[in-house]
Amino acid sequence: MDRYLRNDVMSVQESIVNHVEYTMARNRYQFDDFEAYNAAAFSVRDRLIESWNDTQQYFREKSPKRVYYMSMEFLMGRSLLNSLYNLDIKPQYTEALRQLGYELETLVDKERDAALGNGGLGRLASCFLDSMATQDLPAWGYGIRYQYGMFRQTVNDGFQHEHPDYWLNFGNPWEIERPYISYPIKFYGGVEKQIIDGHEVNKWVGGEDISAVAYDNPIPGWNTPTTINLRLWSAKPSREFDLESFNTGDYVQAILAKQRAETISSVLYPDDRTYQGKELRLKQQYFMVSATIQDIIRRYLVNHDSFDEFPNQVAVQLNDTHPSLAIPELLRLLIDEHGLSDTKAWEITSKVFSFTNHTVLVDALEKWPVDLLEKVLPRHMQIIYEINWKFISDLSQKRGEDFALFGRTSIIEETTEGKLVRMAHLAMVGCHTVNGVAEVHSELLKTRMFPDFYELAPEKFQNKTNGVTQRRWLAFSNPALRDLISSKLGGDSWIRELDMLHDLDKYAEDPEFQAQWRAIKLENKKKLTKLIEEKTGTVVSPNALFDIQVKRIHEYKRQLLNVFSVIHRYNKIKAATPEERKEMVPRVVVIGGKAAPGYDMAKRIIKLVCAVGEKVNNDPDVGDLLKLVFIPDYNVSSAEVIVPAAELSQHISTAGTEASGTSNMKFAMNGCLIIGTMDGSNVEIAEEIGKRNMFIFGANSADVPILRSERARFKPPPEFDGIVEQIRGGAFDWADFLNPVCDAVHGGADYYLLANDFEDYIRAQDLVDETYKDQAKWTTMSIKSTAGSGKFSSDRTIREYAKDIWGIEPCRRPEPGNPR
Ligand code: 475
Repeated sequence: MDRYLRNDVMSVQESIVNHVEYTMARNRYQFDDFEAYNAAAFSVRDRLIESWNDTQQYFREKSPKRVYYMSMEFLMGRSLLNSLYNLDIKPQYTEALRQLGYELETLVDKERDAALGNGGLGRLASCFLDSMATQDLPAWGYGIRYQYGMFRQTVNDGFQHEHPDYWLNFGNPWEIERPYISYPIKFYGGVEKQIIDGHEVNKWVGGEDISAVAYDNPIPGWNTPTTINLRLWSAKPSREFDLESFNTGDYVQAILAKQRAETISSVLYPDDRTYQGKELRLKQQYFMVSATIQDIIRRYLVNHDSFDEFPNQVAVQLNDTHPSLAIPELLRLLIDEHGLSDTKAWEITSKVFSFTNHTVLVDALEKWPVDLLEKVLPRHMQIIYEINWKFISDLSQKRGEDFALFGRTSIIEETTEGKLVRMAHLAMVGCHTVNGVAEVHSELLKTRMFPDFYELAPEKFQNKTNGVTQRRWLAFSNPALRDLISSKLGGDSWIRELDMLHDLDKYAEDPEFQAQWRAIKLENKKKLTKLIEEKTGTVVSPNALFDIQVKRIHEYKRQLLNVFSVIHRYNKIKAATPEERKEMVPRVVVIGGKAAPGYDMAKRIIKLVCAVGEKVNNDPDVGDLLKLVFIPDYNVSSAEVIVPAAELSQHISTAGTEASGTSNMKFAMNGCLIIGTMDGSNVEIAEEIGKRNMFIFGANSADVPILRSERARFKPPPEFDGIVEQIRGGAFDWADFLNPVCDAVHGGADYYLLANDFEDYIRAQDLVDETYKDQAKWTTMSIKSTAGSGKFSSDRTIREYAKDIWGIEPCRRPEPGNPR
C-alpha cells in the first residue's frame, strides 16, 4: 500500500524539510526551532490525515451506530508528542530531527497549549476522545473553536493578572479548515404561522443569520489504525447579504455589522462552576448546538430516507447542560424543517440524548431567563413550553393534581424577578439517561439534587465514575516509569488495559525495584525544581517531600485549609530547638490554579498563599525545612511536569462538594500518595488502593449537613483561631486585604467547615511526615498506589458509557499494509 507516506528516518526528514520550504516558505537549510516544530507538526499532520480519511471512509461503509460527544469545552493541551506516540513514529522523528540538528524535546515546548476549557469538565472531554479513538469507537467530538482560550495567569506581588490567550497567533497545524462545511445559524426574529401543503406550520423568520464553519482536529488512537474527529465550529459572517442595508447606501456599516458575527466563537468564558446569564454565552451554546445537530442530520440523511432509524444510528452525549438546547433544536428541525409530527419528533428525540452532571454546587446550575430565550430563540422557547406542558400533563395523569410537585419539577421556574428555564430539568425530561461522575456524586443526584425526578424515573439514573487517559498522564509524561513498569509486566499492553497494573503489587516490597522506583521519582522532582525556579525564582531542594495542590482556586476545594497547615508547620519550626529541627521532614508545598476573574475571594486566597510564601521562604530559621510556592499559569503542559514529580497531593474538598475530581487519579497512577477527604472519587480510590495507603481525614458527606446546622455553636480549635488572629494581626502583611478571607472561615461563617476538619487534617499531615521517614514503607505505598489505579482509566469509563448508555460497539478498520 504505497499510497501511505513512509515512516523511515529518511522519508520523515524529507517531509519535514519539504514543509519548511513549501508550507512555511523558509530556506530548507536554515530555520529556527519554532519553524522546525511547525514543519515537524505539519508532516505529522499529513500522516494523521491518511489515517483519519481511511477511518472515516470505513465508518461510512459500515454505517454503525455512532456517538457524538457535545461539549462547550475541550482542554486538549499539546498534540505533537501525543501524536508521535500514538502513531508509533517517535523514534524516527527524534532521529530525523537530530540529524537535522534539532532536539525533539526542545521543539515540543514550542507548541502552544490548546486550552479550550476551564478545568475538570473540559479535560475529561479530551481524555474521553483519546479513549474513544484508542478503543475504535465510531465517535466524534463537537465543540467551539474559540480564538481566545483559557486566559493566561501571571502573579505579580501575589495578585493574579489575566492575559488573553490568542493561541492561533502563529497558526495551528493540527486543524483542517473545511470552508465548504458550513451551516446557517439564526438568532432573534419571530415565529410565523404558515400554511404549507394544507398544514399549519411554525416558521422562524427574520432575525440575524451567521454561519458556522467546521474545523476538523484528527484524534489518533494508541496502537490502532483508528483516527477519530473533533469538529470545532467557528463563526463567520453569512454569505447572504442583507440587501436592505446595502441599498440604503450604508455599504461599509453593513459590512462591519456582518463582521461582528465572528465574535460569537471568539472567547471561552472563564467562569468555572458558576452560572452567568450572559447573552453571548447563550448564543455560543446555541451556535454550537445548531451547527452540530444540522451536521448530524445531514450525515444521517446520506443513506436514509426517513427518520425512523435515527435513534438506532445516533447517540448524543451532552457534557453537562451547556449543550442542552440540542433537545429543542432537534425537535425544531424535525418538525419545522423535515415535516415530522410533534409526536413522532418527540418519540425520536427522547431516545437520542443523554447527559452528565458535573457539579453539586447550586450556583452552577444553568437557569436562563425566559425573556432572554424568547428574544434570542423565540421558536425554541415555544418548543420548551410545549415540552413542559406535555411533561406536566403526563405527571398529573400519574400523580394527580400535586401542584407542589409540578412547581418543583417544572422546566419553568417562577421567581419574583421573572421566569427562568431550568436547563437541568429540560435535560432531565429530554434525555433517556442522566449520570453522575463518581459513586457518591451519583447518589447525591438521586437524594439531594433531583429527588423528584429520581422518584419519577429511577431507571434514568446511572453512575459513570470518571477516568483519565493513562497514555498522556502516565506513559508519555513519565517515560522512565513507563519503561520500568513495562519491564516488569512483560511489555506495554497495560497502556491499553490498565487493570494489568495490579501485577505490580508483587514488587511493592522488592528493595531493588523500590530503588529504581525512587530514582525515577527523584529525576522527575529535579525537572519540577527547574520549572519552579523558572516560574517563581524560588530555589527548592529536590530532597524535600514534594506536596502539591493544583486545581482551580475555589473555596470548596479548601486551598485555605492547606495554607493554614503550612502556617501551623511554620509556627512549629519557629518554636523548635535545633535538635528538634533535625528530626523534621523538609517539605516543598506547591499550590497552583486559576481564579475566575470575577471571583474576589479566590483572588484573595492566591494573595494569602503568596504572602505566606514570602515570609516562610525568606526566613533563615526555616531554610530548606519548608518552602511554599505558588506556580502561576497552571495548565495541561505544566501538569505534565508536576504530576510525575509529586509525592503527596492534596484533594481536600469538604465532603459532598467535589463531584469527582480527576487529577487525584493522575497523581495516584504516578505513584503519588493522596491526602484527602472522603469526597468524590477519593472514596473509590480508597476502595481500590486501600485507605492504609492514603492519608484520609475529615468529616464524611453524611456528617456535613449536621455539622453545618451546628456551625453557630461550634467552637473552633484554639490553634485554628490563633492562625486566623496571626493573619489578621499582619504576621504576613496585607492584613486589611486578607481580612475577608478570615471572615469567611470565622465567627459562625465557615460554610466549608475548615475549622471542623482542621485537627484531623493536622493529624493526617503528621502521619505523612512519620511515614516519609520510613522510605521503604513510603515507596511500598507509592507502588501500591500505581498498582491500584487500574480502575481510573478513561478506557474503562468509556466502555461503560458505550455499553450502558450509547449502545455502540467498536468499529476497527483493517490494519493497512503500511510499513511502519
Ligand atoms: C467537577 N465546570 C469535578 C469534573 O467530571 C469533576 C461549569 C460551568 C461552566 C464551565 N465549567 C464548569 C465544571 O462544572 C467542572 O469542571 N466540574 C468538574 O467536573 C469532571 O471531576 O469534580 O468539579
